[in-house]
Amino acid sequence: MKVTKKEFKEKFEKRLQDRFAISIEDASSTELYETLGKVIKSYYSSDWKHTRQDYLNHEQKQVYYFSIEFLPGRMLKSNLLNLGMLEMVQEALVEWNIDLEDLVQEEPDMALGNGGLGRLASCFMDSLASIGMPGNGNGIRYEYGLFKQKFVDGYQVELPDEWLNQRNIWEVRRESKAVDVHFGGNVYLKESPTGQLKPVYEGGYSIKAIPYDTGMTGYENDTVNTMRLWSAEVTEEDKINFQNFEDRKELENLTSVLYPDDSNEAGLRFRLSQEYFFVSAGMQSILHYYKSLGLPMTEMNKFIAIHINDTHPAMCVPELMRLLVDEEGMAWEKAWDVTTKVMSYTNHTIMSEALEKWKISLMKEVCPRIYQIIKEIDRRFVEEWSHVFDPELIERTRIIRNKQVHMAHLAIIGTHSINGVAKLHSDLLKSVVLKDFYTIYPDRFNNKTNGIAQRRWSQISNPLLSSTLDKYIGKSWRKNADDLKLLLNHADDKKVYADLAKVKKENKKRLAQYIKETKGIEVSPDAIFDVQVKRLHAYKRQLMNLMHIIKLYLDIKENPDLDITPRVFIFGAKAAPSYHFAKSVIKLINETANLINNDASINGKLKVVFLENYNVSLAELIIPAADVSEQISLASKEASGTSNMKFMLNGAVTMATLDGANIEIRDVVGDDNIKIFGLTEAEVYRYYNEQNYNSADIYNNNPVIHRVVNAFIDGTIPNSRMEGQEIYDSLIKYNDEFFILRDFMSYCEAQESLDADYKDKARWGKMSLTNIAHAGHFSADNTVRKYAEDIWQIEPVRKG
Ligand code: GL9
Repeated sequence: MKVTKKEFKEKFEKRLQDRFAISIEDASSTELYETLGKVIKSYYSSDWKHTRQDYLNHEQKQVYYFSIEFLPGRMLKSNLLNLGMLEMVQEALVEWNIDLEDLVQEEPDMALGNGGLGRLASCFMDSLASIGMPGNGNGIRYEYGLFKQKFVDGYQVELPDEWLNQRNIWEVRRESKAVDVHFGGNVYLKESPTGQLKPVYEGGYSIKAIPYDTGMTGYENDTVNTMRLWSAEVTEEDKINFQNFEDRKELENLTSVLYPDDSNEAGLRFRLSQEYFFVSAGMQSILHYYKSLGLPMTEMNKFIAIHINDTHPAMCVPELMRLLVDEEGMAWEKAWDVTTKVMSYTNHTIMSEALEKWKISLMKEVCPRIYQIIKEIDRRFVEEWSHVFDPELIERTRIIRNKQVHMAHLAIIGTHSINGVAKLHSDLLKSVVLKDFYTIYPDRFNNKTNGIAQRRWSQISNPLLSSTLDKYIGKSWRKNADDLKLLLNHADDKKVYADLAKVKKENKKRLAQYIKETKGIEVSPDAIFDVQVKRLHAYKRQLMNLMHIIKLYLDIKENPDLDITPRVFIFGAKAAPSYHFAKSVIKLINETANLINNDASINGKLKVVFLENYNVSLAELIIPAADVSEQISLASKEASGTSNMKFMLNGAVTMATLDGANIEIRDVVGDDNIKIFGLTEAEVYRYYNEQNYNSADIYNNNPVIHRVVNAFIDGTIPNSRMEGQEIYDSLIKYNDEFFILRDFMSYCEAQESLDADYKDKARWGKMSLTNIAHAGHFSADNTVRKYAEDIWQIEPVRKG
């Protein structure tokens, strides 16, 4: 889009005047932000229309990415960047004495997700548009995003995120595309005059689903795709139909809150209703669209691909069956053939508590017809395979087992593709977690290693690095991240190391400023910035990081002259409100931070900072300032991780276990440019098989570990007696589920070796440079291209 500064300024002033009847000098940041948003939208609205028309005119196969979470963060700068207007607008605003950054702060961080899974969905939206692929998002427009985190006396407190209080300038409400979603009641089958069995519904309620569309702009390619989020509304006339007040309230509030748990809160009727709501609304609107093309129903798979992001949207399978069989009158076998060809599924975790199961009784109550269809799918599955495979294997893989509906089984049986999110994870799916299914459907399994929207995680969050890269390797990397490899031509150039170090230091100063303002803690940008930001989870082992900090603290107390590079340990993490252990770890980190930051005797060699309310916007500030990226989950537990890729792109060195995508990072950067430690996944499984792990033995025999673990119960860390005891028990009494004590010494050694590398400027410079140079490997553009080729069979129409 070619817009001159002059045109922009005129348009801006006119909009401001039309909307608020004021001039620039009198406008508040909020008014300026809203005006800027409107102007930007006006620049892409015709592309948005044309993109849709192009897809239609070409009868282009499109993918619909169903995800119960999207985590786009702020969109102002990313839209400006994608439209090629970022610099021009920055300059224009400066001429009016306005700092774009002040307007950026006005935008609420759109946090309709918990963590990696939701952020991945948004990275994919960005990449789909940027490579010109026909891809749509389908999700829920929660009125309250993920809770805002505050610390009170070191404890996490959750406050509501009322992000819609300010108007959301990007969305468009499309009343005319509303659909009804039916819940509850009874359903029975009755023969119609033509001899077909048709469902008859008795009772129950309908909820209006209103779509809100947001344009997903592509990078400098005139493509604007759509993310469609559904909102539940109950009309006045519907209200009369509700039998009781409770039901009404519940359904009215269906899309009010996002569940703040990153695994699964078992058995909640409300959550199941949310899942059916966005699945049914999305599927109905896709079917409307498809019917408008006037093509045969049996060829739907040639024009539509539907992706099930984790099991939450797994009801897409029975819902499409319902629409095809009940509404369109298609024969079951034909409908099943189309459905499985249309659908594909990504698994995001091997943690069993995150694999969704619903009580049969609950599902019957919420969506009785869907339950009937699932039962029939299950019956046919058994009929088809029990003569081919061991009946016990078939029993284990049934969708309906032990009075529960297994959503992962439904997603596997009802789709043509099942992928994991990193090589190790996909292998574990085949060999352990979904082994039985791999026996039945070997061809369905594949890997798609995650990727990141590289433009947000470099150009938007790290403009200094971006212009430094331009200077050495030109600008092509901005579009094609693989070109970051050109940096390898400078792999031994000390001048480049120095420039990269300068950029890092500036970013560290920027973060230090924020730390000072928000926490009142003074940190030096000359220290190593060692960062762990992600959800708080036992398997991610923030506790091991804390133990390393405690070890260093005790070492320095004992030997004040200890030669270590000063370090600032930075944490960012939300804990699920009901996750007791995770909240105790937060409290302990905060109390340790208090202890260390206020102990003058350690001479500022250590600082500990726990930033509140980690979210996408904060990530954009923290990641560019990191020297060290902590990716220390127990091997086999982190399906992929994606922050590991963002840190690497920003020149941090990874402290890593051989888990998830860390392994692939090691493969591309080489052993010299990453710090690997700890058990391998095979060793972890050996412990499981032999059941011979004994943490108390380690504790009793290793004096270093003994001393650190005791710090939790001997009063070393103040104000945390209960939490300290809980942590101590988890490590010793309950045998340390995530093998922290087993990996601890190896972790400390890797940290020492990292300290030595950091002292050697040339060595560190090369490590950092090498990481940046290989980060293009993990661009979501590449990941999405692979999905498009192998799974969705879609192609770009628009210039990518
Ligand atoms: C997750 C995995 O735990 C991550 O390892 C993975 O990178 C992402 C994206 O594939 O998916 N699965 C999952 O349930 N979450 C993940 O981050 N949790 C949240 O999103 C909170």
